[in-house]
Amino acid sequence: MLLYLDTTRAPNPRRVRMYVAEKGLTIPTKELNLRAGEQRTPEFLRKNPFAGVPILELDNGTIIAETLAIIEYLEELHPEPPLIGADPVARALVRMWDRRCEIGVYLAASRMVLNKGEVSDHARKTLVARLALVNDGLAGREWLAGQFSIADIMLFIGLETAHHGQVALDPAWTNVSRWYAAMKTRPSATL
Ligand SMILES: N[C@@H](CCC(=O)N[C@@H](CS)C(=O)NCC(=O)O)C(=O)O
Repeated sequence: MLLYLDTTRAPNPRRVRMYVAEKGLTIPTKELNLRAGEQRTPEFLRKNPFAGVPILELDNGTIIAETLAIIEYLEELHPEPPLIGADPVARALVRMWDRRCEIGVYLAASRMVLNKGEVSDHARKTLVARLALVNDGLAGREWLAGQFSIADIMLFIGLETAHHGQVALDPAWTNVSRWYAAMKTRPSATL
């Protein structure tokens, strides 16, 4: 198995890096320089015509693209420790928060950073409104879905992207601030 990542900690490869570290897995990796366009060489496009990382190449040549598909595949191979919940309800809650954080935090933050003017402003408003809801969701809970999970990784990546857009944590979001401080102490957060 060979995991293709990037050299500069772009958000999606970083999600997989953090997941692999949290699981304690060792997977051979190859890093592409995205700025130099290594994701668009004919050789890489044969592996992933969508020209993005991460991808996971299995020993029989099967290519798995899409961050969540890679994570779900690895989770099936290595169920312990569970990072997508240990029973049906826990899995549903992890996936619920993962989607909320991907769409409402990460994608809103990306849209804000990658655009200007009205589009960026609108995305910033969505991001701030969603973070207020995430703050409410974290009340009385250490992690988004109870136990630490891929939803926490998603929220962390979303917040790191928001920080690139100069959106700082509102001091009123005490739960998110407490959660973020705890997240920063995890070794995976440095990857
Ligand atoms: N939906 C894909 C997105 C993958 C993606 O866009 N990766 C970015 C890095 S965060 C990339 O490789 N960009 C290179 C490019 O678009 O040229 C996933 O979830 O894995």
